[in-house]
Amino acid sequence: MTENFKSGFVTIVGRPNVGKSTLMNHLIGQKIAITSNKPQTTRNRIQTVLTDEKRGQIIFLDTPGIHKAKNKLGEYMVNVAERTLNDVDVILFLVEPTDYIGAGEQHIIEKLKAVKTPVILVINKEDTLADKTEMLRYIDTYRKACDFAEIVPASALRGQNTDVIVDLIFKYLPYGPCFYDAETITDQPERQIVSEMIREKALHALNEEIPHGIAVTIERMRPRRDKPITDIDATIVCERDSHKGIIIGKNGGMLKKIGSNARYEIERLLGQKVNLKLWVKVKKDWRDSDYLIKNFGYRDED
Ligand SMILES: Nc1nc2c(ncn2[C@@H]2O[C@H](COP(=O)(O)OP(=O)(O)OP(=O)(O)O)[C@@H](O)[C@H]2O)c(=O)[nH]1
Ligand SMILES: [Mg+2]
Repeated sequence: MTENFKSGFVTIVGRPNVGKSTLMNHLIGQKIAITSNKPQTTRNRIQTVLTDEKRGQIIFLDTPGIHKAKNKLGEYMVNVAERTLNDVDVILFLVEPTDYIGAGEQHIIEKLKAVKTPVILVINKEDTLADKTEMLRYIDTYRKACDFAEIVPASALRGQNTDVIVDLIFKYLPYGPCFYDAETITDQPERQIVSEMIREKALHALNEEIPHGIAVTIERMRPRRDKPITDIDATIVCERDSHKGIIIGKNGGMLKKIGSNARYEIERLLGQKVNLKLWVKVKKDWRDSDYLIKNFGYRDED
């Protein structure tokens, strides 16, 4: 009964680290976007598709966290996120469970007030509250701050209340045919998912300011003809010579750890053995070079 189908685009926005990518992965039931406990993990818009045989299709846009940009890469990221607000049918705005609305949230709220699109506020990380009744206070604080279409407490990590989020999205989506076939999960090319998986393992293994200055490029990705093995050569780009030393680690230990963690996940993604070779290269202050950030894949798609 396709005439009852709904379909449309839903952007997921919020400050860095609030759980946007975790939520999107959970909703589509597959890990497409990388996640970490470091802010500014997501750098590009990542589109995924949820097809519900009875109700229709939701196309999610996971976006970089909206923050005060300190370099050109940051400006690009914020621009990617804010631009989606005008192009979608529903906005999911994720926040941390607090009753203090900070300058960062307030900035996003002002942007949301300027668009007509319905906004569903998700107060995420509900599982971190010792006293669940505190949530009522947070809901009240946010209710006063903006005219949200809906407010839902949830835990993206534990999958609490995430089915309610999907129900509410369908409530606001327009009627219409599906944009993609039911098998489509994402528009991300495999090569890009692979480079993101390597970046994620680097983010998890490294500390301080180093993770923010990392980019990963795939030099070669080729399945062998005679064996079910894919050979991948990739380069981790960092900003300083001292960072390069840390990424390689004592006797190459750090790079080995990043490589074997990444290989494990890439093998699961590709469904076959992977021979992964990693290199480390320094490109001084690449995050402030228009040329280099484009070169590393941070460019406008449209
Ligand atoms: N306890 C708890 N942790 C969560 C929840 N959702 C996400 N996290 C954690 O929060 C951290 C950030 O999650 P991400 O999904 O990478 O956050 P993001 O909003 O996509 O971050 P950026 O891409 O940097 O903007 C990770 O360590 C997640 O495991 C949740 O519901 N509960
Ligand atoms: Mg993210």
